[in-house]
Parts: sequence; C-alpha cells; structure tokens
Amino acid sequence: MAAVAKPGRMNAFSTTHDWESADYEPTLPVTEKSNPLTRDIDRASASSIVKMLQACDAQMFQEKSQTEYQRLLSEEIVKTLMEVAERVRLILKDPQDSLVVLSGCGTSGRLAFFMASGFNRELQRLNYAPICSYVIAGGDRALFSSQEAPEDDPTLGALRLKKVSEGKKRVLFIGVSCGLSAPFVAGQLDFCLRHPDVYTPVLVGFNPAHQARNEPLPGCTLTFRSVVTRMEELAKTQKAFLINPALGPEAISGSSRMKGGSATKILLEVVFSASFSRTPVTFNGILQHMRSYKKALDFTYSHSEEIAVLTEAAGRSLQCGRQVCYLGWGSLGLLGLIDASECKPTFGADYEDIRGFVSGGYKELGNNEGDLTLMGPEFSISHDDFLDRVLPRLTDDDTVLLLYSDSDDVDEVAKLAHRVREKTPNIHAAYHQTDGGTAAQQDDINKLCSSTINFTWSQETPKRLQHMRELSTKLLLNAVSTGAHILKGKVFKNYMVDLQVTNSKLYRRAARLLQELSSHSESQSEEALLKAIYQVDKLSEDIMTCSLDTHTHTAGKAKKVVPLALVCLLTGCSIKEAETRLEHQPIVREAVEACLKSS
Ligand code: S6P
Repeated sequence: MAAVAKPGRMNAFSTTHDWESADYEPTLPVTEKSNPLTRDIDRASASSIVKMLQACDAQMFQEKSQTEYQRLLSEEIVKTLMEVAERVRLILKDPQDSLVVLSGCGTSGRLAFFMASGFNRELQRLNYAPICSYVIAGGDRALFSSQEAPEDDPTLGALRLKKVSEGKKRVLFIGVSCGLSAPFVAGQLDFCLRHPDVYTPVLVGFNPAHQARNEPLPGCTLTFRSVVTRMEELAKTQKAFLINPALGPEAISGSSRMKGGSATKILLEVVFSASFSRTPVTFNGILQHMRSYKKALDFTYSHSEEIAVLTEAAGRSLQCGRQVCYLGWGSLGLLGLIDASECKPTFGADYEDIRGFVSGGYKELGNNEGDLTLMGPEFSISHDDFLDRVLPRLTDDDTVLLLYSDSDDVDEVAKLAHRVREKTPNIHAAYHQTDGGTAAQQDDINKLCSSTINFTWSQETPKRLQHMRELSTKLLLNAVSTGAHILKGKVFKNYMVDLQVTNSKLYRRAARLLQELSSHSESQSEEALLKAIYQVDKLSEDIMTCSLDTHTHTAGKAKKVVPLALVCLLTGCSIKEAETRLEHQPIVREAVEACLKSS
C-alpha cells in the first residue's frame, strides 16, 4: 500500500522533532519532507488548521537538537549573519561603486524585491544612498503572477545578475533558494564564483549543504550541490557565505513560501538592520533580534481563533467558486499581492480565486519595470482597479480582507470599507496598532466588518515594529490562503495534489507524489504524469523523447494534471474517463480518497 496511507508509519513519527531522525523520509531534503504534525490537516477544522500551522511555524525557532541540522538560532548561523552584516557595511561606505543584489525565484524572488525596496527606503530615511537591487526569475511579471519556468534557466540567472551589476567594482550577491534547488540561482552563484574579484556570493536556503539538489543544471554539468560544495570551501576564508539553517518540513510538503519565506525575511532583515545601525554588530544583538521575531510569531498566533474565523470565511468563498480579495495598504498590501500570487502553482488555483490589491498600485511598488497593467487582467493591482473591475460583481459569497496599520491613511480605509459593505457583509479587517493609539475611524470600520483582528503591539516592541507587523501579516495570510484551499479540498493529507507542473522541481515533486500515493513504480508514475500532461492514453515516441522543458511547458496549458494522472494510475481508466470522474467529484481530496478506497 502507498507509504502515505500506512498508519503504522504515521504513528511512529508524531512529535515535533521526529522529522530530524535519520530514517525519516531519508531520500528527501528537509524542505521536501512531509511534516508529521500536519498529516491530518486535510480533515481538520479551520481552528485546528491554524493550530497546526502555529506548531509548524514554531519549529523555525527550535534550538539545535542532537542531529546534524543547523537551526535558525545556532551559533554558526548567528556568526555568519554577523560576517555578512559587516560586508553590507563595506558596501554602504562605497555606494557609488558597490551594490547588494538580492535574487530568487517564485516567493524567494518576490521577497528579494520586497526587501530590496524596503531596505532602500530605510537607507534613504537614514540619509544613505540606496545600495540594493533585486533580480526575480521571470522579471517583474513574476512579482504577482506565477512564472515558474524561468526558475530552470541558470544562464538567464547569470545574465540578469551581470546586467544589474554592470560597472560595479564590488557586489555582494544574496541568492535565495529555500530548497537549495533553483537552477536560476545556481547559475548566479556560479557566475559569482567565476568572478571573485567583484562578486561575493551569499546563499540563503533551508537544507544542509549535502541535501542540495544534485541534478545537472539544464545545459551544463554543474549541479546546485557542486556549486554549494565550492562555496563551502570558500566559506572557510569568508569569500562566500552559506546561511542554511533547517526549519523543519513545511506544513504543506514543499510549500516553501511558508516557513522558507518567513525565515528568509527574518534572516535578511536581521543582517540589514545590524549593518544599518550605528552601533557595532554583536552576537547578542543579532540573537536578540532573531528572538524578537519569535515573540511576534507567538503574538500573532495568540489571535488564532480570530484567524480561524477568517480562514473559514475564505474557505466558504472558495468552496462555492467565489473569490477572496485582500485590500492592503503599504508593505502589508504588497504581502497580500505576494500571498495571492502563490496560490496558482501551489493549489492549481485561478488568479481570481485569491487576489491582492494595494493602495497606490505600481506607484507604491516602485518595481524595476514600472506599471504592468497592460499585460493583462491579473496585473491590475490598485484599489482603483478593484473598484472598477471587482466591486461591481461582488456578492455575499465573496470575502474581502482589509490589511492596514495605524501608520496608513485610516480615513481612506474607512471609505473603502463603506464601499465594500454596500455590496457584501463578508468584509473583515486585520489592523495593526500600537498600544493606546486607536484611530477614531477604527470604531466605524469595526462596525462595518463582520470580524476584525486587532493586533495591538506594545510600546516596548523594538523599533523594528514594521518588520514584525509584516511577518505577522505574512503568517496570517499564509494561514488564510492555505487553510481556505485545504477547506476547498485541494490538499490530500499534507500534500498539494493539484500543483502545477511548470518547472523541473514541480515535475519531480509531482512524479514522486504519484508514486507515493499509487504505490506504482517510478517509471509507471512518470508515464502516467506524461499521459496527463499530453492528454493521451498512449505515449508516442515523440513525447518520450521530448525534453523535460517541453513537458513542463506543455503542462502549463493543462489543468488538474496530477489528479488526472493519479485517477488513471489507481483505476486503470483512460484520461477521458478520469476527466469525467473529476468533473463529478471536483473536490480533489475526495476524488483521490474514493480512488484509493476502490484500488
Ligand atoms: C513555493 C513557491 C515557489 C518557490 C520557488 C522557488 O511555495 O510556490 O514559487 O518560491 O519555486 O523555490 P526555492 O526553493 O528556490 O526558494
């Protein structure tokens, strides 16, 4: 029987540290393992889902145990953060000829953009010249739409890095790949290693080095692991840096937007805050700063019942085919855009299912390529776009969530809340304020909203309050969007069963999942995947000889590829029959369960 359906195995691994055991899913890196804490998340109530996510997120801050794994608060990690902060200081002293480049794919690239913009704003406030640039695989359209294919291109990664840093004499390159897996980032790191006179590479990810992906990068013989091995050697003399603590498996296996994204944000903010400060960079300073994020996490989840109410509302909207809209202000609004854009590859969602809008639209963003509205409807991101295109069609079944803080224009929030309330009572708010400072309009907004989560941060919270509010908002949104898709039936146990198969990582994950759930051989599972991608019952010679790139490109045009392949594997039926079956049972989890029972 399929490994995931073996009750014995599940019982054997049930506590929070068990994933660290050497024989727990030994062939998978930490970021791809399934988390023992969330095995039953697909059957949980909204309130239990939020509690499970809380337990998973708390694993980020667990101290090192008796295993090989470095953790977020490990001495080695803190020391590396100190060293990198010193490097950023050197760049600050010479902004003309130096640069920090943050880069990544998918969520990692979005956060690279988010933080590069935030750090530059902070520098300007402190009267420094901006020193940060970002590179995201797929360009700016990938900031809020799913563009998974460019992740596979190492040459493109290197070219983009070269272009953005043209003419600079000293570049600190910070590449983020949570799984130590993205070829785009490996290409950039390799480029840095080949030009050590200018570039110092820093890699941020959440697997130990020996678990880095070992598949040849497209078009060359290098692998991510071979690049990491070279970096490890140079790290001994501080010519390269590796920041790769383990965080424990994601709540939804492989969904690195969750803990991976949160930890990326924490680590880079800690580094940059230390380097911007006028006081010396110290071990304890860094450690305390990291611990303050743990407090922010606990504080966020102290509102878990309210988060569950919101998750339930969002889940109801998705269940009846309606939508969830995040209407945000400032950086909290950007986090809404980011969270929404991740639902497509993770849950096979439509871009309209969960959408983000930010006050000021592209002006607020300040992205490299400017206004992208003309690229298509999913690039309409301002509140005006919401008012023009979405509000007129809003019904009681849609959920609207306002995201703002007392440093935003609360008058404007109240006005928008009134407009939405005229169309639907299903409006909610997540509001961050500081002790004793409630805005007068807040009472008004509270009356309009069917639920409000009021995050009241204490005055003693460190001056990095905005970063804490952002983390809190990210956790909240990840819980709402993940929870809502679970309630819609898009998750089986803790696996994303309706993922898009649009790059090599997702292709491999899908093939593995099919093998795991069906107990068929590796080759049978991959064949079924290909049949579903090409919508055929027999694989032609042509298909068999196509490149992986062609497979993932074709998969981008198909829907429900993995569920189709799974139904075929479990029942032996044709693709057409599997399609009909899934039409009758659109809840993917239930369709899979029905097939598993009858197989
Ligand atoms: C993950 C998200 C993806 C990843 C991207 C980069 O939840 O949907 O878009 O961010 O694949 O992954 P990595 O491991 O290189 O950071």
